[in-house]
Amino acid sequence: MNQWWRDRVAYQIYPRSFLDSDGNGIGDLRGIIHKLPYLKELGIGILWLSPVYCSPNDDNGYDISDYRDIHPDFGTMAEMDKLLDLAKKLDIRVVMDLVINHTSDEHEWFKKSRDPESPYRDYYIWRPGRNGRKPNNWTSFFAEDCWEYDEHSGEYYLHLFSKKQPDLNFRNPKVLEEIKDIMRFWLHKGVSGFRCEVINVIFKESLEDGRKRMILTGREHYLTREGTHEILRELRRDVLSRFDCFTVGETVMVTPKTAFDLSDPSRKELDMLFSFEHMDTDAVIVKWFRTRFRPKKFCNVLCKWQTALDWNANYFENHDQPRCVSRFGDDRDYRSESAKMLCVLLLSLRGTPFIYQGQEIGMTNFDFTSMEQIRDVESFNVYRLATRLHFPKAFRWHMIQQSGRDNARTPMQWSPGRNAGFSSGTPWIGINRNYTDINVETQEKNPSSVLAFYQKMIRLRNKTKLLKSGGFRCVKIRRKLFVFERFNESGSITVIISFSKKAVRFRASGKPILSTCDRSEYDGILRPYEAILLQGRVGG
Ligand code: ISL
Repeated sequence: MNQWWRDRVAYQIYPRSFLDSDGNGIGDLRGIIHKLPYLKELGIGILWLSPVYCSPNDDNGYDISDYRDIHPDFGTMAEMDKLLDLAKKLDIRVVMDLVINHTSDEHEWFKKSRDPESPYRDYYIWRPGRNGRKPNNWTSFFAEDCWEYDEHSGEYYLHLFSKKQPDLNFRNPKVLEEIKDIMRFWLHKGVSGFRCEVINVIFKESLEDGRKRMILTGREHYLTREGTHEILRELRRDVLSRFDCFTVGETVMVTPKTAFDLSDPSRKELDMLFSFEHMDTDAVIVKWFRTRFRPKKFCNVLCKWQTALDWNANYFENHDQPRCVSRFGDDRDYRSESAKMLCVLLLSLRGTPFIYQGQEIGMTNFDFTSMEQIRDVESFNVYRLATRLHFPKAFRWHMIQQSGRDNARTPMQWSPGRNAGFSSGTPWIGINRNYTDINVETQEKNPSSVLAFYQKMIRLRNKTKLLKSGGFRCVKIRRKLFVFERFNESGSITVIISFSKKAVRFRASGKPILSTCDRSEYDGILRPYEAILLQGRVGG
């Protein structure tokens, strides 16, 4: 079968923050429809939409109360159909978020399951306490307990994320049948696949106490268990294989070995997956404790994954991560240079590249100044926990500022006009003050902008077989330099990347195919944060 998902560049939209067409301060489907030509112009071939389903928005749509309907904030099903239709005409494949580890506690299934006699009881994981204590010692992803007590039935339910996100019980075959139906519903509508959210935690092998750990006590009982592999194969067999579609798993805490098993084509589970190790290289144990970014460590991890898997889903940003230019580049003195360098790196690796909205104009972390500007449930929980643990206030704030997910959730900066052209109303979250400089409209007029560079690089990737499907070979990793090669039987391309603010020497011959400094000859010296693609092998 034609694996078109390997040949295309993907773009993630976080709908709340993309474009608001009706002035209620929240991005919507009409806004996305309006900007599809913009994505086409950028060279995008796959569009991943973060959840637009009905949701009470405890976790901005990742708590779904109806999988078959659109949240009124975002629009209507008719608009969704229109979006799918127009995307098809533009040859952009749409991928939806499939959030099945949990639903909202306001989903009909959960409401019914509160009644111990209901056939829906077993859709979720309900357990009695143990002598007045919780059913086990597990801890949650969101810095809170992961068991919530229900007065009415005298039992607890499990939630690995917020308490408004109860975990589904995948030991109940009926649950899986429901999920299959939901998938068919969207595939019949014309979506081309799913980003399968936290898919490697869905199957809880046991509910025993876990080994005490700094994070996620209990995880050995649910991380990538055999039951998950079986479910993935069943979904492929009964649903996905009948459609022209693909899946990308969001797989937390995977190792190269577990990731290999989840995405090995012969096992027929996932087509590719998002791993996290490269995103953890600037953190100590948890993302809330950041250390200095060390390019060497980062590139070593990238190489490891490039070699471990045949195909990666590559990304440097998403709605859960701070902005990459603020993190791996320099958003003060070399914003444009480092944003372009990261663009070359992302789009030259082997695998499907995923660009997150705003990355293509070099959007930076949110310049917020107080907790009042924060909207994310995870940040609230962590801040509360850090207060309980007596972390000094300045440190607590530093944690949120550096690592909070709202960094990437500020509205897309379309123009230097009011509210960055995002909304005519009051935006649901603040807009970064740098929008007068960093915005699409201004960059569209500037041939040396980050946006113009993304267009060029994506175009190059889209037409270059070597970049799309060539093999990967690491050539050199120095403290602030990364050199690798993409090759096939008919040739090769050398990719040279500098993470340095200073000039860096690296001897190589070959004609530049593309450079972030727009040069036609390479003299062996990289300028600050330069990235360059050379025809042929190093020295050859
Ligand atoms: O950002 C994280 C916590 O610090 C990640 O661990 C994140 O929670 C994890 O990657 C799962 O993310 C997905 O599921 C969450 C949702 O909040 C995220 O937005 C989503 O990407 C729960 O549904």
